[in-house]
Amino acid sequence: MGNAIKLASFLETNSNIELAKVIVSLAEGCKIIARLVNNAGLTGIIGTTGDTNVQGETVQKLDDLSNKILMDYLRASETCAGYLSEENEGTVTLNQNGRYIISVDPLDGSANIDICAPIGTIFNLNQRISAAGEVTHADFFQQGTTTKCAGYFIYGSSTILVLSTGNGVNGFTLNTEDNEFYLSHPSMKISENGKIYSLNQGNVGKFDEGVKNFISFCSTVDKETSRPYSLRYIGSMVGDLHRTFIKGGIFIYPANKGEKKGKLRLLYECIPMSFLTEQAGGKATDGKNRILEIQPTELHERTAIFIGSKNLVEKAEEFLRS
Ligand code: P6P
Repeated sequence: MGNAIKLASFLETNSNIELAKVIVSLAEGCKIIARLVNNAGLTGIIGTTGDTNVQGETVQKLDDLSNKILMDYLRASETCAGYLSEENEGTVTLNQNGRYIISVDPLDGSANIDICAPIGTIFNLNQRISAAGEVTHADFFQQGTTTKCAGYFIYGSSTILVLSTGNGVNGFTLNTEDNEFYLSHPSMKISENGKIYSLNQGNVGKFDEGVKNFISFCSTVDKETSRPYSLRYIGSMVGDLHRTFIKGGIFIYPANKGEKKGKLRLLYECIPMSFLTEQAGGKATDGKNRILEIQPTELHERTAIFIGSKNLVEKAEEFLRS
């Protein structure tokens, strides 16, 4: 790979040794997950375990396996103290003297495994508040503004880690020749404007008037303002947001008649994605309030989210106010 920058080298100058150990352990675990996802059709691990998780959602076999792999690798890091996951009801203490805690969605969008659509691992890292010993809920109930590192691994046509430690956003592609992550997307930026809107339009009958009016705005023919915008929706947050990072646009999962606080989880989906988005020059709110300033009060709480190109999020907020 010539002089391409490896993830470990990048972390030497962009994080401290304890944080780097957590990120490298996480990346090693996600390399295993990537291989399992790529071979899923051959190894009989497509399909469900027959259980439902704390969210009441059907657990895919790969959800369960990914969750176990990440707990094992992060325990081995010795610097990750605690673990919160979509797949676990409560928090798990991994290393009593560790300094960091992680909130993670081990395999976001896993229902898409059998259709080979992009899925991913989303994570948020904070420093623990408690001194040592068992982690507490307070360690995890920190506003997104205190995030030390956030990122996602997308398992798609290639496996890419998109990461921020607070100084911008960088992408690292997994080289299948030597199984190492190399810097491939330096200094990622989300364009201020965009021509793609992304939401589950099937729910339009359940949306508030403001959201319906924004959808009408996006789909109105107006050549001067390059409308109608394109509607793109994968049904996998990591896939929809990775496209938003690369091509601009807005991703929306609003509150609706069926989901009073929306569907997506604050701690391990919306905060990490919002941290990355702001670091890349974009914007992320619940339609009114900055996601990173929401005070978490429950481990698996949900929030509405409007996220992506700054000017599009602000246009959506205008419709929600009117
Ligand atoms: P819907 C996947 O289940 C997920 O949590 C996100 O990855 C995705 O954005 C959303 O739910 C899709 O939800 O209701 O449109 O199928």
